[in-house]
Amino acid sequence: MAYKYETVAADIRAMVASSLSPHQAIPSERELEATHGVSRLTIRHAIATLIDEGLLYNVHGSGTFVGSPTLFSKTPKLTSFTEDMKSRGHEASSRLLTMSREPASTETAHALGIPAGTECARLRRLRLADGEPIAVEDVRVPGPLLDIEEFTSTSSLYEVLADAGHEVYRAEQEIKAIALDEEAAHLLRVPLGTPALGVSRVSSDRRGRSIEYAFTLYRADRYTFQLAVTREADK
Ligand code: 16G
Repeated sequence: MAYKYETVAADIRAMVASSLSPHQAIPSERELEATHGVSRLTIRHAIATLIDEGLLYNVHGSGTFVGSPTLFSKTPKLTSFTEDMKSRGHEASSRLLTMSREPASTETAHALGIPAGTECARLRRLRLADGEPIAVEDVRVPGPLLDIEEFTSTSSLYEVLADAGHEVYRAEQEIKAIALDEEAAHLLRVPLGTPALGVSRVSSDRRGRSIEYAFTLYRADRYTFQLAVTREADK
């Protein structure tokens, strides 16, 4: 059973989606308390959850407002696309573009630390949030780690790999700006040349064994990365 605050959060999410624009105020805590018939504490818990997701923001003394419509990536936690979208209140889905087994190119071999020519599973997928295209993803998984016969458009790659005993534990990433080519622009339903965030990720398990080499191209108008940084202590 859902907690009361989750029900209230879902109601506010629906209200934002159907009738509020970015930077518009949501109803006050008192109004929400009256319309939902729950305690102020429950309302605050629901609002705090939505602020955490990046859907709302609070201005001290003024109230709570609707955030801009990007899908914030708030914390540098390692997540799959499915988990990432869920934590932001969106439902992830995929469209399989191509699925094959092919020999590792020198680039893939270098990234994964395997001999060039090693057979890899390759998946190309369009990734969507609430049915809207957000990213195009091209992933290589070395050797026999992934059984592509079993992989479907509703599978989560990280879940399938974890179930087979290959849990992704750590990843190194590089993020760069890219202008979308014709195919990616068409898939993401944006004009040719629109800027995108290209993220290369090399993931490994707890023992440091490489699991995937992925390249994800996110629509820059719908997805941002936010990182917390801390100054190193003086030596
Ligand atoms: C994310 C990962 C990607 C991984 C995918 C698995 C980044 C930059 N990339 O998109 O490397 O293959 O998740 O998602 O975060 P899935 O488990 O939902 O299929």
